[in-house]
Amino acid sequence: MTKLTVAFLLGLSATAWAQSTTVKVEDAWVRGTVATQKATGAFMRITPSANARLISVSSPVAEVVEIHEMAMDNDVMRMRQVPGVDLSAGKATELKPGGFHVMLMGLKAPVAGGETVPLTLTFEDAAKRRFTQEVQVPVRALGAGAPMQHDMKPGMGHKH
Ligand SMILES: [Cu+2]
Repeated sequence: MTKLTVAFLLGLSATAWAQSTTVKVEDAWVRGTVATQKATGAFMRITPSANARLISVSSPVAEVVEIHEMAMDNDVMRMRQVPGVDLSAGKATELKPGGFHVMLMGLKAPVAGGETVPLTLTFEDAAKRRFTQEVQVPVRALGAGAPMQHDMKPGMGHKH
């Protein structure tokens, strides 16, 4: 092998390494809904191999998917849309009831316990390169887990 070939191979592997931010998604779940409910939340734990940002989510089961944050505002829990969630290398970020969550809105049909909802997560790495990851997310029956109100009431911070 010539020196040139070795340099070429090293260059290739360095490039491949730089582009391969991987993201581990664990314990993902979607809250099951009842027939009249048009929105629900998806939750998960995300750990990236390098600093990254979750910038959008899509799913075939919902017309609109947003990233929301729940926070106290004048003693009232409110949800608001956020442009993304920053993720630190090797550190788990929780999307959970009461904090960041994925909001599925305009559900085409109710989602029931035992079903699986496909989500496509779009991330941006530190160099602003976008990459996506598909996850198959199990639905937990309504009532499972911590309670979280996702009904769209006036004044709850949902304006669409
Ligand atoms: Cu929400």
